[in-house]
Amino acid sequence: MLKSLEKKISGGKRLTKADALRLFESDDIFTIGRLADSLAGKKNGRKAYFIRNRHINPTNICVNRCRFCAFSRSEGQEGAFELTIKEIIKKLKPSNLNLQPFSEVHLVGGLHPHWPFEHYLEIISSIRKHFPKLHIKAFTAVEIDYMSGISGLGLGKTLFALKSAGLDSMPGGGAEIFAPEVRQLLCPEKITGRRWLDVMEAAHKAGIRTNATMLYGHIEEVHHRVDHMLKLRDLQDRTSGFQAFIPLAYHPQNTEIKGGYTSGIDDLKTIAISRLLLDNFDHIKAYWVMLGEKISQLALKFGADDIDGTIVEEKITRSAGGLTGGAMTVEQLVALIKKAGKVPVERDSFYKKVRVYS
Ligand code: V47
Ligand code: SF4
Repeated sequence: MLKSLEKKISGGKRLTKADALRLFESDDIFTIGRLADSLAGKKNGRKAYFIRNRHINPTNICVNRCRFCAFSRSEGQEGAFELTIKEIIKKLKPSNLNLQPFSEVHLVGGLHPHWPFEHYLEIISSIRKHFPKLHIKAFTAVEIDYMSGISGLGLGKTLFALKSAGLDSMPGGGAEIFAPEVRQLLCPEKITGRRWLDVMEAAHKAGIRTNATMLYGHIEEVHHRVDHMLKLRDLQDRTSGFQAFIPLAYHPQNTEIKGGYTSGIDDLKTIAISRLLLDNFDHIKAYWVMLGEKISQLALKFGADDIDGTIVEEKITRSAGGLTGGAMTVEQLVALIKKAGKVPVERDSFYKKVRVYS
């Protein structure tokens, strides 16, 4: 059934929307996986990457209150928190977790109703002052848009100010599904898909590399996923600013969008099809926190070449019923990758090799 597509993929031809839809409709998960694994091999050999990183959420107070988000709170609501800069710095200091030194901090949070832009700048500059070598990957396109609004500076100057304070790159969150009809039901207050893409384009133009995500397994249909990925592919053609694509498996607990968890088959298919469709992305990340350790390990055979990192503390998936523990040690990550038959490579934030565990 997939013979003609196999030929197209082996010949290095770009897939169309109709091709991607055909792959989603097919039950031939083994062929799809084999094709994706082979393409991943062409791009990254047998390497599978991980990083020594730490996630920090400065606040969960958010004016958007997306309907799929179990992490956010309104101001004054039970469970709302905001970290002081001192607390953020303390989280990055050596602990007994044997994960030090971190090479990257991943910092994202809610849209706080009262924090001025200067506070966000101070978070970044304080981290930079205390940890001069730490890579600071911070703020989704949604947060950047919010800061550009509260600062009144516009996108370019907002990004420049953050970069000058020490921001090195941006994560890929907030993309969800770009289609307006899905976004309207999932997160009516959030910036549009068009605006998310514009913020990323501005970041790439400012020399800030970013990731891109897609939240799947809620109310969307597969054609929405395909359109989402094609919009990312178009932008990547123009900027080459994306580093990794990360499909995020929806977790329904404590949210307003009911439904079940994604299936393992859907997770693997989505990873594999993203590898095949996003031919201009160097990396596909199987985020172990959302996929679980076992599916993320299998994903390394289905087109993914990265499983993220040590993480240490994770609140977004946890609040929505995530079952994985918050942290993985380097030893656990290395073992997981080796048992998938891949070569574990500890990387920096730009995918430069730090150490190969052969
Ligand atoms: O933007 C929120 C998603 C994202 C739920 O760039 C949910 O390296 C599932 O973007 N079920 C934040 N997902 C996480 C994120 C990320 C994670 C790891 C690495 C990188 C990277 C980025 O989490 C949000 C939203 O899309 N999210 N609620 C939920 N209930
Ligand atoms: Fe706020 Fe982000 Fe949660 Fe939406 S997903 S409510 S923007 S923290």
